[in-house]
Amino acid sequence: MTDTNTLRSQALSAIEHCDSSATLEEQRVALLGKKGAITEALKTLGAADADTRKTLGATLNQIKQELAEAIDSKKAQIAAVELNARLASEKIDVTLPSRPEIRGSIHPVTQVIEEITAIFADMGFAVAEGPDIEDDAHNFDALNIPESHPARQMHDTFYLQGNGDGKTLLRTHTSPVQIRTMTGGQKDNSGPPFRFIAPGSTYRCDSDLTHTPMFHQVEGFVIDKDIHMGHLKGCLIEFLKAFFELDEVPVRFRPSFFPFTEPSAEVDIGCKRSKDELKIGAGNDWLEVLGCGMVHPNVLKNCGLDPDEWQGFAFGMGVERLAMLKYGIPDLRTFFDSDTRWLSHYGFDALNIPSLLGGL
Ligand code: 2NL
Repeated sequence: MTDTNTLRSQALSAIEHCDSSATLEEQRVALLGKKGAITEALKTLGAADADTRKTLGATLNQIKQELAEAIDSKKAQIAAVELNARLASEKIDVTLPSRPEIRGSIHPVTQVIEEITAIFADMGFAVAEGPDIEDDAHNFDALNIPESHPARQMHDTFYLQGNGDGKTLLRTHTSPVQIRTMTGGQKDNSGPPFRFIAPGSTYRCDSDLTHTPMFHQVEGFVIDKDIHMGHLKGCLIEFLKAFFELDEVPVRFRPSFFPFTEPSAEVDIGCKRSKDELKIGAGNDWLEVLGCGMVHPNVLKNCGLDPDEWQGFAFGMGVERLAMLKYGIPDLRTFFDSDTRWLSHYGFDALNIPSLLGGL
């Protein structure tokens, strides 16, 4: 005869004393497994008389269910304790300083974009962004770049597999961002005046000592009433002084041509070249740093603006080129090698965010 009371209380106490999932599982097998105590007791019923079989059978089944429930609740309790122990052992103190020997750095491209943004933000420019994958309407047509223009040729532009009307491509400059902003493609801005810069990646099918297939540009534009070339010159001279951290800088606006501006100019700053050094801000040599002009009336019309009412200036600069000049980086192609020695040499401290107050 099985003493069910003793069996029940011993089993419940054994379950209660388990302190890990492993010992609890051992107990489960010892009680409810194929050769477990309860299973064995149930097996004795076959030899018992009908009355005993009925009452003892009912009691054993009740105990079996009670033990199964006790095991489940103990299991949940142990899981919670084990989880807390694991969380405690894997705790990371995110406030600890990083280890200097494995510290990452800010890439010069990121740093220079931040510097340029800080300077123009101080002059009241907002920052606009747009997609890297564009269509030829935004990248070329709206910018007064005709079908026959060399920039549209296969060897300069990365065209993507088409999906219906028009051509899909990787933007060759960030100007389509301005087009989208002017045509209301960006919800946060409904109409003129506009004062934006558009930093970002750009792509051209070109790769040699001085070209990489992906590079970065910052373009800027101002659209307002009565904007003239004087505003353009004042704005860019201020920018160059701030960027190169010079009180005075010789600047030359040299007539040039872009399809999207008229008149157009390239901007040179004075420098002195010697055998193995380039000094910016003095001397009798000139160095081209950016392109600019008054927004072409066709571009304004293409964006639904009346050129008799609204005028503007625009400019564009290559980020890698400015980074090389300012920080003395000799080779463009090293920018994208992901060489950790290069990155720790030319990279910037992540905590040193450029601002005009901090002197960039
Ligand atoms: C350069 C020259 C330039 C622009 C970019 C522009 C954009 C619009 C309308 C008119 Cl939406 N112009 N952008 C204008 C002049 C020059 O870039 O040398 N970039 C590296």
